[in-house]
Amino acid sequence: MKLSTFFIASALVFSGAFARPSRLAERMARREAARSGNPLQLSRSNEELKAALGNTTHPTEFSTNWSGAVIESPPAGQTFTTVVGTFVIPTPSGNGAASAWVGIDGDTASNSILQSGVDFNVNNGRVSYDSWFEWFPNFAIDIPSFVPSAGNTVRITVHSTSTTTGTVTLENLTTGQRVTENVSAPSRSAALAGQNAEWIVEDFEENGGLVPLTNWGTVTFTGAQASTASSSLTPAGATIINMEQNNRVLTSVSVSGSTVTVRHT
Ligand SMILES: *[C@@H]1O[C@H](CO)[C@@H](O)[C@H](O)[C@H]1NC(C)=O
Ligand SMILES: *[C@@H]1O[C@H](CO)[C@@H](O)[C@H](O)[C@H]1NC(C)=O
Ligand SMILES: *[C@@H]1O[C@H](CO)[C@@H](O)[C@H](O)[C@H]1NC(C)=O
Ligand SMILES: CC(=O)N[C@H]1CO[C@H](CO)[C@@H](O)[C@@H]1O
Repeated sequence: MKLSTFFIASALVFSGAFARPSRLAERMARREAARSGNPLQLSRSNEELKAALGNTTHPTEFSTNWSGAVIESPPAGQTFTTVVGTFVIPTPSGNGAASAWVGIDGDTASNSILQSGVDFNVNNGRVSYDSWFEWFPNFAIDIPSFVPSAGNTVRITVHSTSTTTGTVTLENLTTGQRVTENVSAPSRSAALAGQNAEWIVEDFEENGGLVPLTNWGTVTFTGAQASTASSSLTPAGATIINMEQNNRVLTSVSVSGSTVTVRHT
């Protein structure tokens, strides 16, 4: 993994917890992208690509750091308490990293995110994976007992048991291995609002900068579902987010029923 010296040092300091800096960037950049996407600065081909990508029945946004789908609000008077998604671990190509995760909040509800996912890393051509959970704005914490391999089918569930407590569950559907971690909000101000549910592939931040992005090919979240105490929603109708960096759209996201397909173009 990149910046290993820093992380080895951190791991020692944090008694074995393998922590990385928080993912503040993702949310800020998302806002920035939503606000400032200026088509006049884009190349013509990119304009066309954006037009084509935006031509769905879904509202589409562009983000520096996120790609995927977000349900931006639950049914009136309810809050999201569970988000689940299943995907096959891809074989990424090109040095860098990316992370696929499911989460509650972090979009319009910007004070917190309860999230869990898998990083795909390529270092000098060597591919590795690690899984983690995070209650933003805390650091992400690695789950060393759950190390996926390419081709594994992994189901991830984040669940809030209150606005400041929850669980994340990672399941290896190939073997039935199941890991559940208890998670708490780092502070009262990071209480969940339960307003957003998301399925994302992210260019995450490490040591204050975005990691170089690897090409993950395609991550397809299946069985994507967001639940409140009394109802269950699929991402059908969710807002689609495509990643755009340096005026280049890097992803093609589509949603159909309970499937969110996030393709690195
Ligand atoms: C996108 O939608 C607009 C307006 O409905 C239409 O004029 C245009 O041809 C569509 N573009 C593509 C690439 O489908
Ligand atoms: C899932 O099971 C497969 C087959 O036993 C194993 O190779 C892989 O490492 C497991 N993945 C995780 C995430 O535990
Ligand atoms: C999580 O909390 C439950 C209920 O308090 C407890 O039974 C379980 O052992 C905890 N799990 C872990 C991994 O700490
Ligand atoms: C590539 C890129 O624009 N990354 C941005 C992600 O978000 C952070 C915080 O807004 C920015 O500092 C990065 O430049």
